[in-house]
Amino acid sequence: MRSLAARRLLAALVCCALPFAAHAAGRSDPHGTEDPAPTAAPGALLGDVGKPAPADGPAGMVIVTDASLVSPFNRLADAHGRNGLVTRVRTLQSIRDAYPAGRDDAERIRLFLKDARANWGIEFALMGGDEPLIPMRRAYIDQLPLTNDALLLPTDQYYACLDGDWNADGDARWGELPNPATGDPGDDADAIPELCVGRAPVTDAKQAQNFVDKTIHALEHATKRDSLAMLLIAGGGLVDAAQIPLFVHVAESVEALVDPLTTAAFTRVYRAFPYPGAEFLTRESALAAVGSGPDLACFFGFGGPGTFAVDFEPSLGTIDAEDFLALKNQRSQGHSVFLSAFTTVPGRLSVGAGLIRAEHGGCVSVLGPTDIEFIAASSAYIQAYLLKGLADHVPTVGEAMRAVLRDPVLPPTFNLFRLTTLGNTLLGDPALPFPAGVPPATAQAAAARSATPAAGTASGRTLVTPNPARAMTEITFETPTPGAPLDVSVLDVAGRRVRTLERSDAPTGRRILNWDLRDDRGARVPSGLYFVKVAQGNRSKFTRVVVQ
Ligand SMILES: [Ca+2]
Ligand SMILES: [Ca+2]
Repeated sequence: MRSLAARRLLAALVCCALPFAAHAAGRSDPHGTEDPAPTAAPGALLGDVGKPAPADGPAGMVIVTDASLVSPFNRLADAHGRNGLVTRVRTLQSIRDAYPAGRDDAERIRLFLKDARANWGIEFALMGGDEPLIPMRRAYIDQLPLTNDALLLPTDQYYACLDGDWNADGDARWGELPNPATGDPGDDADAIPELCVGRAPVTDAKQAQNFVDKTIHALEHATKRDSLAMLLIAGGGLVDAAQIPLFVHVAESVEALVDPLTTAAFTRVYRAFPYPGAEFLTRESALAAVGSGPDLACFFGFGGPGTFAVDFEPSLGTIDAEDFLALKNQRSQGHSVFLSAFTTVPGRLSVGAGLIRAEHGGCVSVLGPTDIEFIAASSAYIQAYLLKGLADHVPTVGEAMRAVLRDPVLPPTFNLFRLTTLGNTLLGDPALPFPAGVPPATAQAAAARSATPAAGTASGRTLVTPNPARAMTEITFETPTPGAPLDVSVLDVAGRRVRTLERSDAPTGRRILNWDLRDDRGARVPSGLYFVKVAQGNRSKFTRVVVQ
């Protein structure tokens, strides 16, 4: 694995569940959720009968729940209604009655959603309950690299992507892609979402009440801070030559992406020591950081069902769903994004469910995978998701997720990528606002910067011209911490250093460096997105540069 290309391939194939391979065998049984036992009789809900019809009038959102949870979810529907989002609650029991021809409860729910989309015009759907109350579809995923195994991937995208028949060939497998090796034609599984779908990871009335209380509080107390409190947590394992874990590079590339887009205060908790500006990741330091109630938290690391690992080896420390459940940061409105396996696996207390079910803290919504993911694919997905909210100003978490899949950064025609695009699941109300913060003050300076290029450096920003670059580009910046060692480098999109441009002991003032678009071995870098990293003292600044 000496060549860069080979190492890139390895990184692309590194799965975020390596130390937890044994847990993978414990994936919940998809056949155990097909027909959950009937619960309380329906009837507590006015109008909870029949198929959606145009005569009902328009609605923006539906909540599909169990008859036992109608009361709290009615309160949530009322809260949305006060905000102008007409929301209707339907029980699975009434949906069963209205769609007897469905092959199972999941298909009955999808048939209901298709009618609600066509006749009411809904954009949002909340699954108001975890399994076994409200089932999640399993997509059949095979043709994965390095394995002959297939897995059944829990996915709520089945409820978001309403075109086509997810079991067109009528066998026991849903969501199959064609398999050229076996000649299996597969199904007609749509992967471009119409709806924004989220799920409340609750199974009883008390959990549902708490979920609804937290969600209503978040809807009615929109954050108006000057600065987005952003937490980056990166676990250990798979280090580079400088002993920096791969997940730290992922976190740094997210910081590089977010920093120019919004006024954010970053807290970095990394399993890398010493790492300038970062606290060392332990169970305790992570819980303290999450307990401070960040607006947006990103977790990158190995994980298993109910567990986030601080390092490659689980014996070095884990943060368990029960730890998140016990958080006491009060009414956090925070949103969390995970690159860590099984974060949202249904039917158990997942890490994501722990954060959301926490009665005295945690967060209000979580985006993360139901099963394993590959790090490179998941990183690309998360970056695209953050860009939708922070750069394109997509207003809600559900719409940002839908926008990523409508404008796919990952091809939906390979199962390797479908692990990410179908596996990422939103726990929480999809109509919650995206935690976007406010545009950076320096945004206004951008216009002035284009008129007088050097002015950009006065704000601490790095100026790269031309950008995009075709042959050579010039990098201009003020040394952020005069008197401290300076390290200027170019990173690829995965955060790996490709070129060191300058290392010096104690430079001061303005620096102008040239980059000839070559790596440290003199080879021209491939076209794509790169970051110029200016690190001095405990501060690092990242600036994007596109190489054509
Ligand atoms: Ca099939
Ligand atoms: Ca579609």
